[in-house]
Amino acid sequence: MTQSATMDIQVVENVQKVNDEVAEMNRRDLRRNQVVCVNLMGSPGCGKTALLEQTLQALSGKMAVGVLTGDLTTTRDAERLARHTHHVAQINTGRGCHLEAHQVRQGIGHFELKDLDLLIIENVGNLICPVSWDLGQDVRVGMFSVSEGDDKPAKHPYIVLASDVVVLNKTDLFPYVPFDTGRFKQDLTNIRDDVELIEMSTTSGAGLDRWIAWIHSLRNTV
Ligand SMILES: Nc1nc2c(ncn2[C@@H]2O[C@H](COP(=O)(O)OP(=O)(O)OP(=O)(O)O)[C@@H](O)[C@H]2O)c(=O)[nH]1
Ligand SMILES: [Mg+2]
Repeated sequence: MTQSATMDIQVVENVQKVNDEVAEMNRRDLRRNQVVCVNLMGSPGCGKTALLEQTLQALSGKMAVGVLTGDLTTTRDAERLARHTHHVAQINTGRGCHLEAHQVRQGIGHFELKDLDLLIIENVGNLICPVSWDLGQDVRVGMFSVSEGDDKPAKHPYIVLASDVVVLNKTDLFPYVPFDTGRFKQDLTNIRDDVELIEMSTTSGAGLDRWIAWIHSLRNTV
């Protein structure tokens, strides 16, 4: 190995180490304030913001929910979510394909954590990069959608391995898009036989009750 390759590896390891330390600081602050934190990961357009919109509506008056939303550019997701909560902040990553713990730390600086019960972080739309970066969350959700095709878990096993729950969104599109549900589920089970799958459509509302029940069950985790 060349000296420069060794140095590159060292730099990457240092960046990860610093990230993990900041993630632990986030986790500690969130726990101290009894805020449950969800890191929502999935590909661009799978319906992460749509799910957050539905979640905020369903939990209105029941839980105080803060939302951090990550994108390369624009504040469009934050604008959509601001219709449902004033605890919302957008993080723009520039060319970054994932959120890092220091960005979340800056983001939560905008909130009074003691006023929140739940913080949901919408990661940058990407099935690969967000998996490797601890943000200080309690649980991670891996989101797929019917229009992406049934082969995505098999092609992206690491997001399945990293997630506490897998969501399959856009089930209202089953009649219009070729999608082999049996193959999708078999691939999930091949990767992890204890995987919990929630099928839903944020458009029709099907399956959202299971998702909301899962969110409520998290209150016992911190
Ligand atoms: N048919 C259908 N469309 C949906 C569903 N959920 C979301 N969409 C649509 O899918 C598109 C993308 O939804 P978003 O919520 O913006 O997806 P996202 O994952 O937040 O996208 P990025 O933030 O860009 O990664 C929008 O046009 C939504 O209306 C669903 O359950 N069924
Ligand atoms: Mg979004």
